[in-house]
Amino acid sequence: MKIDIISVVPGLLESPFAHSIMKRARDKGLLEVTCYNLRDYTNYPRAQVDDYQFGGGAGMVMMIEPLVNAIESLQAKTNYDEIIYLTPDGERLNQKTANQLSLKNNLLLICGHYKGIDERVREHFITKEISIGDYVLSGGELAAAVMVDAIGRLIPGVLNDETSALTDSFQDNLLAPPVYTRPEVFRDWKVPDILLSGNHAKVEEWRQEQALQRTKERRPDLLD
Ligand code: 6GU
Repeated sequence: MKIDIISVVPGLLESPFAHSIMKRARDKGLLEVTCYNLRDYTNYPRAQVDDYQFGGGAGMVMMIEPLVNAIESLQAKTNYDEIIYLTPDGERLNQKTANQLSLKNNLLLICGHYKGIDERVREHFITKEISIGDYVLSGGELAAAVMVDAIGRLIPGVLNDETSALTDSFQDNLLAPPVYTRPEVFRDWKVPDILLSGNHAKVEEWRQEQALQRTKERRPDLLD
């Protein structure tokens, strides 16, 4: 999968994909992430990319020309399945959307800043608008990093144990059950006996129960 990202602060996106699972995905050639600096696509003096909003009011708006220059020059090289604008007023990202997006080949992400982007870009180019939660970030970059991570780890071959994404929280609308590792006893805190029983069917049944109980307690909304 190829993910291109347009940003005014591309430096913010250097580290998130340079470690751990995202790094492995890129090293294996399963995920290609490229960041483009919006300032490279403006013809305004001093690399200007934002301006005051018509109608007045506090806060700058990202201008249409640099964004359209950037989008169209990238579109000339790649046929995008989705052009996604990261914005707090977008559709809230969840596991279902991450699963769907992980099946795409080419994505273009646009990171907003200031008061957002000129509405005409949204009307004419953006195919999907995504928020990562009900709070406001300074820009779309961290949201883009979250989204790329959530999607990238679902690409077949990225995770070591290919079944492990299937047992993640949310995959079946349930939170994940508790997990334990060595030692069996720490102070007087024991690992549940069932997990040491070697009875795989019983273990599975216990995990299922725990997942359901945990979901009822913490996120009953997932069960509706
Ligand atoms: Cl995608 N962008 C910004 N700026 N803030 C957010 C967000 C996105 N999602 C939640 N808050």
